[in-house]
Amino acid sequence: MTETGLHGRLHVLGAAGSPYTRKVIAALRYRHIPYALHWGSHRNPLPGFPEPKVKLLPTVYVPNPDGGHVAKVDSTPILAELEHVVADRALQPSDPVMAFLDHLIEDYADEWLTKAMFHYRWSGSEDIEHAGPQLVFWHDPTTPDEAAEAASAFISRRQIDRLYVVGSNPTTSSTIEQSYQRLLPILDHMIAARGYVMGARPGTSDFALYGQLTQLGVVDPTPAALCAAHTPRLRAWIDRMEDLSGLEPQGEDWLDRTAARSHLGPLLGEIGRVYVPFLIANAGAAQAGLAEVETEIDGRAWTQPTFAYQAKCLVWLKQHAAALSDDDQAVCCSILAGTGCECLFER
Ligand SMILES: N[C@@H](CCC(=O)N[C@@H](CS)C(=O)NCC(=O)O)C(=O)O
Repeated sequence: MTETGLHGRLHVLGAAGSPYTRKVIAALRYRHIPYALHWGSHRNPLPGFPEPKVKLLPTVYVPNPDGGHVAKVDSTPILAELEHVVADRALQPSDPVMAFLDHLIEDYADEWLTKAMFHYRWSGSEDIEHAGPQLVFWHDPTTPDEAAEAASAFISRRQIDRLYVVGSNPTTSSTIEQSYQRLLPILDHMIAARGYVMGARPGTSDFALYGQLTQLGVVDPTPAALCAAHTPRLRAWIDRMEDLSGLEPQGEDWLDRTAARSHLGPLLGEIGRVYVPFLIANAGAAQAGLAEVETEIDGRAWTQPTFAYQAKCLVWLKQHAAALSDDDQAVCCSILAGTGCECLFER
């Protein structure tokens, strides 16, 4: 076992265009956790490593004491488990109230903001034409031109056909776009005030937002132009987040619960405006065995296929809320009052 508490270096299979890959590797770098990154995908599995249960990117291969590896997917539990193994440079705030808010914001970034990422990338012709070749060359920059063109057309078609699955369709598109456009100045103001969402040091939520913004704010022409034009500070922050290995975080750098309402309020209001209503409608549809979620979000109709994983996200958030002490639950409720997120504490 090394001084990190791990039995050697992690191996990560990931792609530069995958927001969750970018979230995980930036978090590992910040945490000084040694890893070897393998750019690629499960089309070319890493020789000698086990297959994960679900072939998602990133896949993190965690060393065993016997010299083998366990293949793990899903950035949220991966980062949470590493939190217990490696104590230094934590991603979760030490105050349980702030840790809950960090989890809520992480979940919003992973599960809602990704709708904007997928929507912008695969719905407008300029963005589609840009993304197709990028996906091919992120996977293998030596792909010959002709093969790259064919692969780009194939991947683009497959991704466009998946748009509906993540909830992007003509009914939902303006809700998704307006939500992204409201988020940009909210984050810009938070960064101006304290440096990060979680205070003067980053939490898991900062890395989750960063992961989606590596694409929305930088790569895809339409949303990246909006970020550069309206929120240059946020645009610069995205680049800095990539490597925070030199930051020396202190305990007092965490956002204090007494400042949570004023610092996080607008972001929590955005989450309560769009994501929490979605989570509730989606979980209701899942429970009723319905294939489609039909609801209203932000005053407009919302429809998409029911998403089983996101029904679990609501369960996990509610379990986290219920596990807080009564006093901490009361503090959370007062921070969340009027944001639309307070219903996570309803029994
Ligand atoms: N909840 C997962 C989501 C991971 C995920 O959806 N990864 C995408 C790439 S960004 C993926 O592998 N999609 C399947 C595919 O592209 O075939 C996480 O947080 O890691």
